[in-house]
Formats: sequence, C-alpha cells, structure tokens
Amino acid sequence: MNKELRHDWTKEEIQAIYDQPLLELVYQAATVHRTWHKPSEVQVCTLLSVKTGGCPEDCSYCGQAARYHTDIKVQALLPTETVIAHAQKAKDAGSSRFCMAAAWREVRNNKDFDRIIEMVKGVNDLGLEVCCTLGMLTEEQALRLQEAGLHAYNHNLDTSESYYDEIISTRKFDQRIDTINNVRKAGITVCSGGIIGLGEAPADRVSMLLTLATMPKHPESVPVNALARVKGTPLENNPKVPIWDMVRMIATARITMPASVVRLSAGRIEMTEEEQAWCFMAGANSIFTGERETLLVTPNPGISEDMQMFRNLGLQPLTKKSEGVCTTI
Ligand code: SAM
Ligand code: DTB
Ligand code: SF4
Repeated sequence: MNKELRHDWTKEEIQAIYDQPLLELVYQAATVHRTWHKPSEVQVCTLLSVKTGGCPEDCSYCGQAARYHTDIKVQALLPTETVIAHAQKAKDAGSSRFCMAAAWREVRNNKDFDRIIEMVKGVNDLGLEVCCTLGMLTEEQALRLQEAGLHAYNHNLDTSESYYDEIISTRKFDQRIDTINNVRKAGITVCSGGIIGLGEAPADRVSMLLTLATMPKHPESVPVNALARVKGTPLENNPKVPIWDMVRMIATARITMPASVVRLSAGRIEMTEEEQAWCFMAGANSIFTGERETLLVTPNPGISEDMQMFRNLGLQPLTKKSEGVCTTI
C-alpha cells in the first residue's frame, strides 16, 4: 500500500468511506493501520484534571460547565507540587506521557498561567512528554508553553462547523481553528478530534473529519470520544452511542489520517472488551486509563482492567518517550 498522506480529501470521498459496508470499512482501516503502525502497540495516556468545574462556557455535553447543575466537585488550580507528585507517580507506574486539563474558556496572562508554565517545566524535567488542554490560546501563550517544554496541546473541534452552534453558544467554531493554528505556529504538536452522540447527523461527523484531514498538517493525535452522559447537562438523556458508529468513526479517521494516533477516548466505561477490540481493529491505537478510574469527571475503566484487556487481546502499551504510556490520576 502506498504511504502517502493526503490533504485534499473531499466530503464525498470521506462520506463514501464512512458509509461502506461495515466489514469492508474495518478491513480497509485495519490494512491502513498495519501499513503505518505496529497494530499490537497501544499508547496509554495519563490525564489529570488540574482545575475542575466552574467553567463559564456552555458546552452542552460538559459536566464542568458552571451553569449546569451537575454533581461535580469544583476544584481550584492544584498546587504545582501536587501536580508534579502525580506526574512522578505516573512515571513510576511506567507512564511517559502526562496530560493536564483545566476547565477554562481560555488561558489568561495571570498567576494561574505562570503556575501552569511551572507545571509544564516540572513535568518535562521528570522526562515525561507533556500535554495540556486549557481552552483557547493566543500565539504568544502557545509560544510560552512551547518554551516551557510542552509537547502537545489538546483542542477538539467537537463536531461539524454547521452543528457547532447547537452544542456551544459561548464561542465559535472558527475560534477553535484559530487556537489550533496558534499551537501549530508555536511548534507544539496538535491533538484534535471530537465527540459523537451529540445528536449530530453522519454528515456532521464526516464534515468534522474533513476539516481535520484537510489541514495542511494532520493533527498528530485524533481523539474520538463517545458522549459521556453527565446528569444535569442538556444532553444527559441522549441515547447511548451505538458501537458501530464509534467503529465507523475510528476507521474513517484511521483511513483519512493514517499517520496520526487515533485515540479511543471517552465512552469506554460503557463498552465491553469485545466492543473495544473492534475499535482497535478499526485503527484506534491509544486509550486513557487510570488508577482513580475516572477521565476528568466521568468514570473510566481502571488500569488493571485495561492491562487484563491488553493481555486478552495481545496488545502492549507503548513505553518509549514521544509515544508514551500514561494513566489517569
Ligand atoms: N476546557 C478545555 C476545552 O474545552 O478545550 C479543555 C478541557 S475539555 C474537558 C476537553 C475535551 O473533552 C472537550 O473538547 C470535549 O471534546 C471532551 N469532553 C468533555 N466532556 C465530554 C463528555 N461528557 N463526553 C465526551 N467528551 C467530552
Ligand atoms: C479528549 O478528547 N478526551 C479527554 C481529553 N481529550 C481531555 C477528556 C474526555 C473527558 C470526558 C468527560 C469527563 O470526564 O469530563
Ligand atoms: Fe468548559 Fe471545556 Fe467543559 Fe466546554 S468542554 S464547558 S470549555 S471545560
């Protein structure tokens, strides 16, 4: 199979990939996956919520938005030492990548950002690959993060441009793109994907993948989240995402962005091992896992359960730096 990345995908092409008979789609994605990656290796990622809840945005899926009455415990920015201690623990557990998340609309040039910079430096000094997700960033802020040693920035498109306003009213799709461009300009790798199960049509999923797959450089990491339904949010009663939709989405991301790490992100707690196996077959090669058994605020399988699944499926966690192992804390 030829190993060329394409950036000129059309909506029709991606829709045709997505709509193929399921087994054909999985076979094609698995073939691409084997051409570009070692299929037995899965990157396991550590996620730490460094600032939880109280967010001014109105993302209708999110348990951390201040305006929804959810059961989430608000937590101010953690002390730097606490974060470094968690990172050390993650490293001792064999982790080499560490992602810090803050429930902010955007980064501001204040003391909290100074502390984030210290955290990035500290985690980097441990020899861990550092990732952050902090909301919108200016180019200058992205540069400061890069200089502190940030390796990756997570900023999801979440859904298609045309469905965006149905899900979030407090910012525009274009502002997501602006931040991603700022991250790129600063020389930080991009982690960007989305969520399915928001009530979007298949055409919205295709449109979101089209935006990602036609970027001048594909995001190095593409998280595919199934909506984690949080009580108190406007989407709490949405139907559970059918597994075949997740498999189609992962397979289509794998085929259109063959070199990227495709992350099977939120939603695993509601999937069986067999269902997750389909996702790995379709080209997913990363997961989030954790000792405290949560993602940011929703449940996630524990590390021992995941390691048992890996043994059952003949998968290995990646250990080398730059493709590292992480666990949720
Ligand atoms: N506040 C920052 C932002 O929105 O960019 C960073 C944190 S936010 C929790 C990171 C991403 O997690 C969101 O963009 C969204 O894609 C995903 N996410 C949040 N809540 C989710 C949920 N309930 N189910 C699935 N994915 C979710
Ligand atoms: C991403 O796309 N998924 C992760 C990570 N990026 C930050 C977070 C998902 C959060 C799911 C719901 C929660 O626990 O808040
Ligand atoms: Fe805030 Fe991010 Fe949640 Fe949106 S997804 S409400 S920006 S924490």
